[in-house]
Amino acid sequence: MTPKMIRIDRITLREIRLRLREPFRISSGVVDERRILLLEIRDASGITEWSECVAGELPNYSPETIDTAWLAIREWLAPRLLGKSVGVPPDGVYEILDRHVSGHQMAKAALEMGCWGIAARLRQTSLSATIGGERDRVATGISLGIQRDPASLVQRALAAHANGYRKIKVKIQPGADIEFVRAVRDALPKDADLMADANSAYVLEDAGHLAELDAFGLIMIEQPLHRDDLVRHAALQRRLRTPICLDESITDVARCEDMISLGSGKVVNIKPGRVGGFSVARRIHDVCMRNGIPVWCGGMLESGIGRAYNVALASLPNFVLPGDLSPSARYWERDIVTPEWTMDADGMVAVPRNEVGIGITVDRGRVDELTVRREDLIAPSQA
Ligand code: OSB
Ligand code: MG
Repeated sequence: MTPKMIRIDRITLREIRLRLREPFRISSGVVDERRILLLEIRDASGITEWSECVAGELPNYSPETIDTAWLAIREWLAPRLLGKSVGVPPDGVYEILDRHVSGHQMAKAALEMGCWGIAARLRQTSLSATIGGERDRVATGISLGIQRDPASLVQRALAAHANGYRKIKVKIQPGADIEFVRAVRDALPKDADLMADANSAYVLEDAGHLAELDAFGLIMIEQPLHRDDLVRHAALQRRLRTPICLDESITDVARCEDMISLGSGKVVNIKPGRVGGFSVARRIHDVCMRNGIPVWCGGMLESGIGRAYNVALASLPNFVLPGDLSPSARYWERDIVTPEWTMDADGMVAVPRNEVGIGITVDRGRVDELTVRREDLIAPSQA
């Protein structure tokens, strides 16, 4: 019988350092070594599950960082869960965390998703099945950082295409855009799906310049303008043939509804970590599905733990475009999970639907070696 409640009695926060195989540059910054916040959550029944907070090192992609997330979890969010009972499935956890705490979506998501991981274990089923996923494999794309010249980007794009990736995304910024995309477009086969991600590097006055990208048949351009610029994105979309996809802007269900009613974009990148976890991610997924908006699962250079949650999410039905769900070896010399995430020659990643829980085993010894900071948060009755 499935226990009806989760009661969390301990949350262990850890910071690990994990060096990327090569630095990853986007318009707003570069990272070569990830500082990753991992959570290990223990239920009173004795089971534990890991989750990952996607907050970065610097507040460039969003206002959150690993340090603000650590603070928010310790001070305001974890105390709301520790020692309390929440239902299975843990659909109400987001509301518990969100009440009178604005922002800190990545911090909330790490806790909320961890509860879904625990729920899957209690139900003795996979994370994918627990959230209503259907696919047993998901299509994968690659996100290529900004390179020093078009030739270096072309070389990486060709290698990615040869490896089987189903979508190639190139990061752009003013000064590294039209010529870079043109070079990749010319080098790739005509039918290869190509897109660009600006991470908010442009303003509406750049519309004429961005319209030059229309010549390349991109499947979309991701987040050209500032996160708060839904109205300007709508004006830009009216001037572009290329569909706009929003990432940073879609922080909750209402923003997604606004995007649709304003016409600010035609595609949504859903990152569960950005929107406060699975329950909001699923609601955004459902709103998009009802409105004929295709979605795909973005990535935040997660370790194999965060990837497990993203892959489970991408198994929902309206994830019809390849996600940024690259295999472990694209990011790391060695991941922190067993088995590592792999991709087949058709660019597909298997969803571990036959495993209980998140579907991979965390290499605890390796996590210990990589840990630079640790804090145990304990339910009051146990403290
Ligand atoms: O905009 O999608 C983004 C990485 C860090 C911050 C923002 C973004 C990204 C990526 C990486 O594109 C995608 C991946 O994890 O492979
Ligand atoms: Mg993006």
